[in-house]
Amino acid sequence: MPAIVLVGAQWGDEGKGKATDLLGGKVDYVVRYQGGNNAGHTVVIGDKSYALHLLPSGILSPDVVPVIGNGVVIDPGVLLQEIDGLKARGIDCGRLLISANAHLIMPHHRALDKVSERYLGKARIGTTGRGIGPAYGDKIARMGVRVQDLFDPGILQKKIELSLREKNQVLTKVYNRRPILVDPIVEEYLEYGERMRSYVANTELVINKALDEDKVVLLEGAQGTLLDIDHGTYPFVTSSSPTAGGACAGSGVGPTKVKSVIGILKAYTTRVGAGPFPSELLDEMGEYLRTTGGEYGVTTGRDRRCGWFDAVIARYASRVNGITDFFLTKLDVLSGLEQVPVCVAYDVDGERHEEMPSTQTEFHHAKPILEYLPGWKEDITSAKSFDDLPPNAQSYVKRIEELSGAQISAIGVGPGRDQTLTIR
Ligand code: 2SA
Ligand code: GDP
Ligand code: MG
Repeated sequence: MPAIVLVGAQWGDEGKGKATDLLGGKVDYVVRYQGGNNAGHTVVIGDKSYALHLLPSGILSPDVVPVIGNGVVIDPGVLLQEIDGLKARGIDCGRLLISANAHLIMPHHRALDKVSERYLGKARIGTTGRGIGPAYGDKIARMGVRVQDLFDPGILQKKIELSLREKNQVLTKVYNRRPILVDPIVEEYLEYGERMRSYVANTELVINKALDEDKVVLLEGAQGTLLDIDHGTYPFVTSSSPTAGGACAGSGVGPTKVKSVIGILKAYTTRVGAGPFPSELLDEMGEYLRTTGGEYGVTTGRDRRCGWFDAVIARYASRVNGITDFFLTKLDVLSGLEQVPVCVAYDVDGERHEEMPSTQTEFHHAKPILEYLPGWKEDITSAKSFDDLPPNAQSYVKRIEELSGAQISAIGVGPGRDQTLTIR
């Protein structure tokens, strides 16, 4: 029966792709439940590196059925390109299943994402420009186009007409852009439909039947807890629900089927895009973490902002996701530091906050209260067990566990499949 949820515990890019790939040997289905091709998940297998955007990380494990759930927004051109790219590298994508209920990203969504960011100026979110927000906007406004509409030309035409009637007003009158024509889009999307047809399935039914047969289903989150539309640092968030609750809505799996929730937690913190970030390092130390950790966007190539580990965020993620286990990633990046600061609480206008402040204004004002832990000089990338780690690295992990509200059951010491220590 077990469904396992895997979520990012910070602002995304914690190493979820690698963690999912690692679990690939133990699971039967890997389901993406939200987001779209804003995601960038890197999986390193031997000397090969794969950057996945829409496809679930399970696509790289031949015995896993990868599923794109109903909660995902799909840019079909990008999806087909990603499939072609993997096929060219010898990866079989024939097992992929795509929900007929998933919504589609349309050209006007991409256009609106870009112009509205420009329009916001300094107040911009720093989106990936992939049309995610406008696509989810249409979904919620009940104007969205779904995968199943690709197989009914009449409906597709009507839905695109309806959506563009409004969007073209906005594009031309508010943003001074050219209108987008209906017919070429209908033609383009009907062609995508033909190429996607063999993958489309009633995924909710397939997944639940699999659970009834005692198969293991991994519900794989993209982005992270603090980018969640409800629980994140709104408005500097994505437009979906990466938190564990979103896994049920975005896949059609009931909460009683979820056995464990794994939170992926980086040994320091990163964020890409705008918005508050209390433990951010704006000095050469931030640059050091960025270069040492290779902290650049997998989708956009943007520099990721870097800062120290933030235990307030870890505790918050533990709570809002009901995390049962943390996977701590990228511990190796911290090797060589004299001491490693950890943010244990916030100072908000002179008041100590142990937990996430309840308003964004307070979070914007939060200053990190740091605890300094002794560093370690040794290279840990070939460690095979917790006992192989230098004593100070062990103490760092133990202190983080103490502060974070759930047990740490695996530690990443490098990007490779084999560079993970399981401790429970
Ligand atoms: P959007 O495009 O509407 O989802 O952007 C809204 C905010 O969500 C952030 N976001 C991300 N943050 C971290 N990683 C993401 N994926 C890529 C990666 C990012 C990249 O893996 O590196 O390449 O830049 C991701 N996707 C969305 C985004 O920065 C906005 O703050
Ligand atoms: P995701 O979006 O959460 O899947 O993470 P990304 O792929 O965007 O970013 C994580 C990066 O860290 C990738 O380049 C991974 O290959 C890399 N990575 C994952 N785990 C580790 C680790 O334990 N150590 C190191 N050095 N790199 C890691
Ligand atoms: Mg990423």
